[in-house]
Amino acid sequence: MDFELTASMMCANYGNLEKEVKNLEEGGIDSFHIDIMDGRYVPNFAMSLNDMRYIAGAVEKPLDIHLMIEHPNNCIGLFLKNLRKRDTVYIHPEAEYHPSTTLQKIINAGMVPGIAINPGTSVETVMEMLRIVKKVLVMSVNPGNAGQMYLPYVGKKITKLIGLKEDMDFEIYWDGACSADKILEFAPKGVKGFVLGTTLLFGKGRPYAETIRNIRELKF
Ligand code: S6P
Ligand code: MG
Repeated sequence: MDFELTASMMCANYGNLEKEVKNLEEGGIDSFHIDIMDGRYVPNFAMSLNDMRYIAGAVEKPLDIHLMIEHPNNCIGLFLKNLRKRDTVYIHPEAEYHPSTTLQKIINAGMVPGIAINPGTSVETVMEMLRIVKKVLVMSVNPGNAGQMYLPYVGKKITKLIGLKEDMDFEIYWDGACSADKILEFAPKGVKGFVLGTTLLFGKGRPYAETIRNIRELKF
């Protein structure tokens, strides 16, 4: 089964970030998920522009920048100028007056445009943007924190998005409480990638390479 695994870096050990990114990259992770928060759009602060800049300079694999900030259009240039062409930037449409303008900036800079959809946001409200973006990050928990419980009503929305993705030309990614049973259920249905946090990857006392290998060896 072909699917991508992304490491949620807000869950990493900041006591030794250099070792964390090295172990993840050598362990076979496909990309690095960077959760940027502003304490307003979500009630938390996770990673910063400087964290992102450090990781962008330390790894070969692509970065996924998940902007959980109000009006990203105001400061998106700061992020774009520190990224590589293969990196993805997700915005939350609700956080912007004119989200398609912000997405166009991401496209013009040569990065991959994406939207993140909250559990309480319906597909219908972002329909037009599905034709602009290449990636849709479906939040299966409310944004702001790691270590939350999966919200089962999100499953129906994923099914709806799977029905649209070929015609509208985007891929679906999963963010929040990702467990092995969710990969087993949703990868065969067409979800392209999964963000791994505390549920499956971090704080387990196991080498990342071993966990990543076990996930790739899941029996579908
Ligand atoms: C949440 C954030 C996510 C989490 C990730 C953590 O606001 O966007 O990327 O970091 O979901 O995973 P877990 O397994 O701890 O829920
Ligand atoms: Mg995220």
